[in-house]
Amino acid sequence: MNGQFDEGITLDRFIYETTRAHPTATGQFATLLRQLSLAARLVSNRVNRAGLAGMLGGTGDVNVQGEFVQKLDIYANETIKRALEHAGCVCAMASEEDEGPYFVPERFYSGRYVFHMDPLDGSSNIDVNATIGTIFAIYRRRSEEGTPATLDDVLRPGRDIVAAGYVIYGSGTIIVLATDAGVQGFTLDPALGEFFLSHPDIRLQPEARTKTYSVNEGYAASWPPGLREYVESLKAPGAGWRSRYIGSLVADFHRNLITGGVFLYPATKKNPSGKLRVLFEAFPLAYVVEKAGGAATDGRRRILDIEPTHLHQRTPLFIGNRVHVEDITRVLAEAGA
Ligand code: P6P
Repeated sequence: MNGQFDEGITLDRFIYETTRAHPTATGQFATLLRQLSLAARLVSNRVNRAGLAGMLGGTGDVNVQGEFVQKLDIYANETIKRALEHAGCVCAMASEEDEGPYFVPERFYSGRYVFHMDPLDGSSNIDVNATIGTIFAIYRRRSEEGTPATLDDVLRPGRDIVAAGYVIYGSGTIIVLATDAGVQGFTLDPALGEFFLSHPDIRLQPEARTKTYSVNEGYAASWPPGLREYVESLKAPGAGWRSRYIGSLVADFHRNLITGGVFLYPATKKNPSGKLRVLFEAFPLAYVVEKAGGAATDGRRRILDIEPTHLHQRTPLFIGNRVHVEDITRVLAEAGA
């Protein structure tokens, strides 16, 4: 190294260069990503100090999902909404933590985009210091910019997504962003407070030598017909599979995105419609995985083709390398699931 300043490609530079590639861009998408990056740094800082900042544990409340709310859930939810609402780029937000949509207050400009999020997925793992994440999807509004948004702007099919991704708070903090230009990963340098391009053009490895399957086998007794046989087939000698399950969707998904594999969360007796949320988990990750060359179904149809009828709708989710997702979908169809 000759002391040459190795600037690297910052998230800001990536945003600037991709914005320039869209001559009609108003800059609102760039602003949204910059504000999201700020919120991600604030949440990362708090997550990494949770034990010290008195941010561990629950608030004592139960959210719309019937789950115990963790202090960090609330912090992440409020931080992201505050970072986006005033920036003139968003007209409405929907969050796994909120019962209904959050329409940008009239004192702020009602911008072009709709923002969906699971502000802190896997939060039940916070107290045991396991990797957690923020999952998001971005849509262009249907109604006229500058006017108050409506539910018709917020409740959308996955194929309307224009960008999606997640922030993973693990050994490092990484923003994974999927757009029409592909999937890029940006790693936070906490000393500089800057995200740098660390994973350019993420593509699912077509046929990884070691394949990973991620499923909670504790529910095997209540899986749909055919699935138990399928998972057992992965354990056959020489099949070349390994099992990894953290119980934090962002962590399990990210590992499989980087090294190849498939994540399965089928319908169970406890969650007959599936546990994961269509808008806040399945749609964003299905968008990411398809932009990386993979696939995502609910066991019958493409996740992004689901037409949700309510904000907190749930779905089974099979997501990862296309060849494995297609195998699972075929097995379930043949078994009549
Ligand atoms: P189970 C975390 O609570 C979560 O919503 C996802 O992050 C994760 O994939 C799933 O639930 C784990 O669910 O039933 O295996 O504990």
